[in-house]
Amino acid sequence: MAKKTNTENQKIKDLKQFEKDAKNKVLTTNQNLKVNDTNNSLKSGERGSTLLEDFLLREKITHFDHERIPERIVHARGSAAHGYFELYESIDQYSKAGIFTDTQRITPVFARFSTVAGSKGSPDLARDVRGFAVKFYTAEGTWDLVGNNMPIFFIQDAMKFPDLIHAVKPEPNKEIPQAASAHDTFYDFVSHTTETLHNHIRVMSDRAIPRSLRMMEGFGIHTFRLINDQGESHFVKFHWKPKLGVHSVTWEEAVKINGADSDFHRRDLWDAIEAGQYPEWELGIQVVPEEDEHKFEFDLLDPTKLIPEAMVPVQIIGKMTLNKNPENFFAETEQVAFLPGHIVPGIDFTNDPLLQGRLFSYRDTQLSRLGSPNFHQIPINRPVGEPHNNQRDGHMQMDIPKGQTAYFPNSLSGGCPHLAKMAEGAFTSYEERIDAKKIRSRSESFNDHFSQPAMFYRSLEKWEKQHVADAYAFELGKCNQEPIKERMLWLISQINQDLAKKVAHGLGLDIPKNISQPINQAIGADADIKKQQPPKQKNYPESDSTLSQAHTKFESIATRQIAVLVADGFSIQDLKKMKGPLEKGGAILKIIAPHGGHILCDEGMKHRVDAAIMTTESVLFDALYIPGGKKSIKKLKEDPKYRVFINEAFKHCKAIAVDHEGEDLLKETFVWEYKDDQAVFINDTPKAFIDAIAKHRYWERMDLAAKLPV
Ligand code: HDD
Repeated sequence: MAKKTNTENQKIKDLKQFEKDAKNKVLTTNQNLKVNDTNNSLKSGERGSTLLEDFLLREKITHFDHERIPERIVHARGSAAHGYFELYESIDQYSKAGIFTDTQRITPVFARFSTVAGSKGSPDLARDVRGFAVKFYTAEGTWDLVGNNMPIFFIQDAMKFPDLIHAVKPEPNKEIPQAASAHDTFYDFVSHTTETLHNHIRVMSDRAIPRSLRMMEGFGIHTFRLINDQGESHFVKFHWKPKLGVHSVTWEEAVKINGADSDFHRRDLWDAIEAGQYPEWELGIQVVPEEDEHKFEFDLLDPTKLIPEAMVPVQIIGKMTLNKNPENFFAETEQVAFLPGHIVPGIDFTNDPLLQGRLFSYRDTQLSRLGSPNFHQIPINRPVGEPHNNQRDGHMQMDIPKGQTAYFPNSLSGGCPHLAKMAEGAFTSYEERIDAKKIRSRSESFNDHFSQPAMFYRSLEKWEKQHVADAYAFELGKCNQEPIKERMLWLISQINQDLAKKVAHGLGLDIPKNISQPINQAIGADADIKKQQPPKQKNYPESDSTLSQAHTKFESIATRQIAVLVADGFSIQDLKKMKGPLEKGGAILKIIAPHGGHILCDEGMKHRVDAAIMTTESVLFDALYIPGGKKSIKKLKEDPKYRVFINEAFKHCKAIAVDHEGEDLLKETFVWEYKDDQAVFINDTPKAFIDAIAKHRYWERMDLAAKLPV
């Protein structure tokens, strides 16, 4: 595949042959019979009963009745886009994969982002892990990197996955709550399963409520292997780093966004791509030589542990750009099937017991979700290039395999399809030496469940720590069972005493002196909790700056949404002053006015309104600008919603700029009392405002903001 950066990659070309466009076409049945009435069924007389003969009615209704397929058991709610991956530098010393050695090719990708627990129609800003699945259509076959936006997972063995998911999903008797982990069954499970604590504290952090899907990291989580052309193996962890940095909203905003625009993330991804502001992530690898496998305090095969970047730095090797929205949501985003078992020569699995179980589960789930072993023939799932083998038939067979034979070996078809030679790029599994007993148990090396969540918490900035404490207090506050809350409190106290104290205060409970052994022993879970604790301080870094969002990128205001509050008579000169520099930086200004349609500036020109105030909310924006204009400000003062809008932006630590008479509106909000705040700009330069927006939030305001009502 030649190096090209437009949307015409090989996969997009392949998909085009399946696209249908009804433009200037006549309405037909599925048999291509022209239809001149699709509104009325065939009846015995104008007011008579419908006739069984009505094949047009039956075709239309039958198809409609069967339009739905089962939603994914997890990750049902998702959004996806096409794009491409390009390699910066060859890593042939580690891997022979074409995608990792050929810097001249661009590899088509399809990436799907998702929440885990909610149903297909659930709101985007649930507190949850985000799925981060990428399908690479490589020249040597399809590689699926099916990861999350967190570098670790809740459990160590796939055997526990159904329990984890049953616990977090709505409770089975009443199907409540939707897309929320804040309920008894989840915390019943977590409080009895200490291996969940590391991923769980991440879910309590801001990572679980991203500002945008474009502003979150991705991780392959498991340790995989890279295999070079000498057959040598290196352990590897995959990282996606967003070019826009990692940013989140606050929990209060998340709750409000879910009501104001439950498609907030989906819309944001779609709009950015339509606007040509293509999301980008760099791919990084952490490589560990085979001989260093046992060098760490934790087991590389344990998916609840990360390798601190301070110990093994991430090497950036390439970049993914998403530059095309799907043509059809169902055909592409819904029908895409990711399988961790899809790998290519140069990449291989390890014995991580979670990964091993996943290798079974994903193929199996597609059979019930997509209904046929031929799901790989659905256009979005087809590899680039034509696959050949002796698999035949099955529901919805789309191919027409030619010839007399469908077995191997054969002579009647000249031995075809023939076996690939190694020189032709055949896949072969890494020859790992195995000498072991068959055993159903957990390795002792997986035991320490506390050091890494503790390191994570220690690495956070003050504002991030506060958010974590608030999140625990919220989630446990929603639980009804006191013993579950107490048990959680005790476990949190084993991670960090200060954190536990804050959560205990929020719950109005004392931290128990010890764990409630009777419940524990009765259900046999994690019976000996002492085992899971580090016996003494382990050899971890005190902190790792990459675990905190305070050390992410704050360079750009690209794609930031700026609300501009105006009414008729606003100052066009003020707006011009801000608009040019903001748009130059890639920000998007949205005119919010008392009504839709158009408004007039003070020079009598018409301006298109992006949203009437009644249709939008402060939480949907990154920053706020109020130009002057006597008449405009007078009008804005009449509607209290503008004051709420401004107060909320302040409470959520956003940058606010006003010019000239805009000051008068600010005087009617509680922002006026804090007008010396570092991110409030009165008649200031665009640069000052832009620098503050690039910082995402002015967190120093957080303690004050917490005390302000809205
Ligand atoms: Fe999974 C979907 C990520 C463990 C079983 N998983 C799914 C998706 C993502 C992940 C991103 C959505 C893919 C898409 O967009 O279609 N899952 C993970 C990660 C895990 C993980 C990062 C741990 C490191 N998953 C996991 C285990 C099991 C499953 C241990 C079962 C034993 N996952 C599934 C599934 C899903 C799925 C039920 C639902 C829909 C699908 O596969 O295609 O098979």
